[in-house]
Amino acid sequence: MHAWPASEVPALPGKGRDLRIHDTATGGRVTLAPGPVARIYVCGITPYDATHMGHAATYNAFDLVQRVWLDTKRQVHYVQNVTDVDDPLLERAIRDGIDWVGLAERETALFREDMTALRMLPPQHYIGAVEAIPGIVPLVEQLRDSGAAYELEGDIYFSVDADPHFGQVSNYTTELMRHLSAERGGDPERPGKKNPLDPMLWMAAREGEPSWDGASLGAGRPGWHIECVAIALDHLGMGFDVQGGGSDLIFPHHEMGASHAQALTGEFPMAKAYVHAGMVGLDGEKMSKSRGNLVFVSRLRRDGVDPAAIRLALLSHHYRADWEWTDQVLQDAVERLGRWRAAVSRPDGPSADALVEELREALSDDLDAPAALVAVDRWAALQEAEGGTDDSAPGLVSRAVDALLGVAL
Ligand code: 5CA
Ligand code: ZN
Repeated sequence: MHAWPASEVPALPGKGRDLRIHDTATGGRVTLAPGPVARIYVCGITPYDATHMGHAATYNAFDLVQRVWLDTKRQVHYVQNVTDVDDPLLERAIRDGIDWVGLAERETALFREDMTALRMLPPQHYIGAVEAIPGIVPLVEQLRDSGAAYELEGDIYFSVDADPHFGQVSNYTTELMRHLSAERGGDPERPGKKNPLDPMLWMAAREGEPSWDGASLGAGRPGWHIECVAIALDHLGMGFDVQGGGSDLIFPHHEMGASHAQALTGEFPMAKAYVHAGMVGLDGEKMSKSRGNLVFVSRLRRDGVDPAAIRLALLSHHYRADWEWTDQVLQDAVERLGRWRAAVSRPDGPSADALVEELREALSDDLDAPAALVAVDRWAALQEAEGGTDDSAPGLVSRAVDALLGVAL
């Protein structure tokens, strides 16, 4: 699949800082020291509805990861998937009486537009589940042939007990895992499974549902977790730097994915850090397509909201926090954007050298975007109150805000 166009990232004077980031698996901060090419996999959308503020907030977090790395003069190898065949997509297509392929294409196209408008850097490899199927089939066969997977009435299940490290991404109790498995696409109650938590790797063709040739697996379609693992291993290999997504993906998705990869390769860990963004809510509930309590990026854009203001609204919350979208959050961002634009539109101002370092320090410290915004606020307030004589400062602030925060002033 094609991704979306990249906005340019200005180079800044001085030296970027290595990223220290919270890792779900160890429960603490890790300092990532990638080689010249940093590797990141971020779970993409299931394209049955438009991009809402929760999705946008999660992609914003991982866009910041890239920007911190780019500032250290590293290249970034970024891979993202599109879950363009899965139960919720098929259910929505049936509900609306439309073709599931067309639905996925339409919503993926809108997602690309939203990401472009928000200045999110595109992945180098943007891969759909359907196009990944030829790579998924041999992995499922390998797991089955090595005893890490088994057949149940034509479906193939992964045996979580095949990975000695199973449980080490989420560190959740078995009870919580069981509860979340039932809630998030698993089937812990199905009789005949070796372990109730075992997730499906390959679902045998069902009447009236799309299916693909699965060689020795028979016709069917892939499970959700193996989709991301196949794409990540194909394009990044084991031991990549960051596996990213929202906190609702910790279990089962990222736990199972890590176990699939570890059982396939015998290597540990799949990723050096498992990084999770908090959930954005509306009216006291997690914003979700299934609940329907959504604020869409595209809707705000149609209403004439500047995408830079949407981005500032996302940046005003720490990525790990759960927070609520409100009109006030957006209003504050619109006002902040106005103040910043006024401040950089003057021909000179107070020196911005210290500001650049403050931005670097804030972002390299577990992506503390709110602290970065406060630092820019301080410079803008000084500009407004006293001005300054440094004629390179306004340009430097614009470039730093663009390069590190993805906001075009
Ligand atoms: N296709 C799968 C991942 S392989 C999926 O979860 N798709 S999704 O469309 O449901 O979500 C896309 C991304 O947005 C995921 O990282 C998910 O964790 C994140 N996300 C979903 N809802 C919210 C929310 N309310 N707040 C923050 N992030 C969210
Ligand atoms: Zn995924």
